Amino acid sequence: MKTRDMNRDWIATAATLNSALPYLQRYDGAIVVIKLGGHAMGSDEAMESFARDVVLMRQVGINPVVVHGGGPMINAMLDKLDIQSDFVNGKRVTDKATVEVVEMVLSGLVNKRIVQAINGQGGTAVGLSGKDANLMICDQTDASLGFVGSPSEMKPEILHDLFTHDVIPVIAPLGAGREGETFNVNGDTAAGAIASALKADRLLLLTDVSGVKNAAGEVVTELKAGQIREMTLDGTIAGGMIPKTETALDALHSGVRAVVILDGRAPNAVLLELFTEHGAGSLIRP
Ligand code: X2W
Repeated sequence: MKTRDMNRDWIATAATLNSALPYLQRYDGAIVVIKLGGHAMGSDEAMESFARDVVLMRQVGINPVVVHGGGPMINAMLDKLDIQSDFVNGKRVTDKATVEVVEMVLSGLVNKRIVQAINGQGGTAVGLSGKDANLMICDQTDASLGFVGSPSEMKPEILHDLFTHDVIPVIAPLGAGREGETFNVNGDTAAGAIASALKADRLLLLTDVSGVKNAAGEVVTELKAGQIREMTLDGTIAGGMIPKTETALDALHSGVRAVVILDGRAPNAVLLELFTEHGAGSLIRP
């Protein structure tokens, strides 16, 4: 014989699911692009938890797209190979030898780790880079940066095909050049370009900071694009946050409905943002 332990945690779980209904309805069929930065990729347990969140999104009718970075993993491999690497304005100066390592690390190690984690949670993930199906054609950003590319022509049709088959695309930020070159693309830039091409409902930038902070150092939970511009001009937004807010403004300008900058290391950050009134990080609207 078994009796039921009406432990409070179970009651809270049921209440949580119940309160999520309006959010589940709101996001049914929505396209949500998630940028997973290298600094937000933690332990195997954290990766498993992230993968579970993504599979749950797919299960409730959202079309998630994961675009990843992997800067720290590229640094580690370049170190092992004794290849010196420099950054200019947040972009890695990328010569021929470096771009080969970038592609091996991002399309190989990092991409497959995420794909396998999602598949391990019962999802069906397929790994791509911007080269596959000509998803992201790039032109050189600046001659001084070498093989760093700026997305100039997007072909997102392959992603729509994958959505129809319940497949979760996982995309490494490399682009195809028009002359057969391989371009290294900043992960945030790639995520923004993909979200824009898909006219995504949400772009979630998962990073290692809790959001956009005001002058008093508090995370601002909701902002308009205009406020981001003001806070950048007066210096409140500075340093590493600038490429993220610039990506956000570009994406909003191209028809993405809202961008959220949030801490990917916080447990279930994505679910907290999408399915609760509490939200997470900073939500930026046009
Ligand atoms: C980046 C691509 C990876 C990336 C790099 O080489 O590090 C450029 O800088 P995170 O983890 O998102 O920073 N590309 C051009 O963006 O990784």
